[in-house]
Amino acid sequence: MKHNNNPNIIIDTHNKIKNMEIRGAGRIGRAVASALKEYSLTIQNIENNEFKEKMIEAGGMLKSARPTAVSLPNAVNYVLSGLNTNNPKENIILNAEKFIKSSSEATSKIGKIGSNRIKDGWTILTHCNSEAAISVIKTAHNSGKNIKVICTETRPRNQGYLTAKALADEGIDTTLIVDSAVRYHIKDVDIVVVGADAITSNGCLVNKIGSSQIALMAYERKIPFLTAAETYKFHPKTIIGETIEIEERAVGEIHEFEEKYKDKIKLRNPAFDITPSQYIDGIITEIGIIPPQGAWHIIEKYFGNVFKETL
Ligand code: RI2
Repeated sequence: MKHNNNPNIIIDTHNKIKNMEIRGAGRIGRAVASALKEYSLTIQNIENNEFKEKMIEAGGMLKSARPTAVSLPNAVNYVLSGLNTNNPKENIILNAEKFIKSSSEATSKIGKIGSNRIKDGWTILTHCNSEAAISVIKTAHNSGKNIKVICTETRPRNQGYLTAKALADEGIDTTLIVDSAVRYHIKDVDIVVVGADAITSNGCLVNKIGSSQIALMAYERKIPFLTAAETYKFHPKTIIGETIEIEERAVGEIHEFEEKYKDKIKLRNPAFDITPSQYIDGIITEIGIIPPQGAWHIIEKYFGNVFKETL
C-alpha cells in the first residue's frame, strides 16, 4: 500500500485501527466513514478521474487496516458507492453521514429489541467489549429490570475491563472473571449476549476469540446464546463462497518470554473465532431478532444493490 500518496487523515485512521486505538466493529465502521468524508472535503478538483482514483485508493488503504470485522469494508463500500453518481463528492459526504447516523440508531434499536429477551432478576454473561451488547444490557437495566452481569476479562487485550467499567458506571451489578472461569460460573448465568465482527451467509458468528467456547458451554447448559449485530456486520461475500480471514495479532500482546525461551516456545494470537450457527439462538439486529438461518436473507436484502463492491 502506497502510504505516500495517502493524506494524513487516511493514514492516521488506518494506523489507529491497526493498533486498536480505534476498535470495536461499529466504531471502526464509523471512523472510516468519517475519514472518507473528511478526506473528500480536502480534494478540490473533482472534475476528472483523479477524485475517484484518490477516494478508491484511500478506501483500499482503510480496508487493509484489519482483516476480520466486515463493518470496515462494508462502511467503505457504502460511502464509496457515491462515486458512481453524478455528484460524487456530495454523495460521498451524504453516504458517510447516513452511515454514521444509522449505525448509532441501529445500536439503540438493538438495545430495545434485545432487552425484551432479558427477564427481571436474570444474570447476563458477556464477552469482550461490544457497543451493541452493552446497549442490550443497559436498556434492560434502564427499563427497571434488576439484572446482574458477568464480564470476561478477554485476554490478551482485556477489553472486558472496558465493559465492566461501562456497566458499573450505569449502576449495574457487575462481576469480572478471567476467561477460564466461564464454566465455573455458567450455572449462575441465564443468557449470554455478545457482539459480532461478522456474520456469515450460513449464520455463523465471527467474534472475539473465546466466543465459541462460551457458546458451547451455554449450549451444554441450555442457556440462550445471542449475538447483537447491526445489519452491516453481515458479510456479503460469504454468499459467493468467500471465507473470512481470522486476524492473527502480534504475539507480544500475549507474553514476552525471556531470551532463553524465545526460540523454544511458540506463541499464537488469533483475535477471533467462529461460532457455528447451531449454538446461536438468535441474532439481534436493528430490524428484529433473526434466527441464524435468516442470515442469507439479510445479506440478499441489504447487500444485493446497496453495498456494491467498488474496489
Ligand atoms: P461492537 C470487537 O472486536 C469485539 O470482538 C466485539 O464483540 C466486536 O468488535 C463488536 O463490537 P475488537 O475490535 O461493534 O475489540 O458491538 O477486536 O462495538
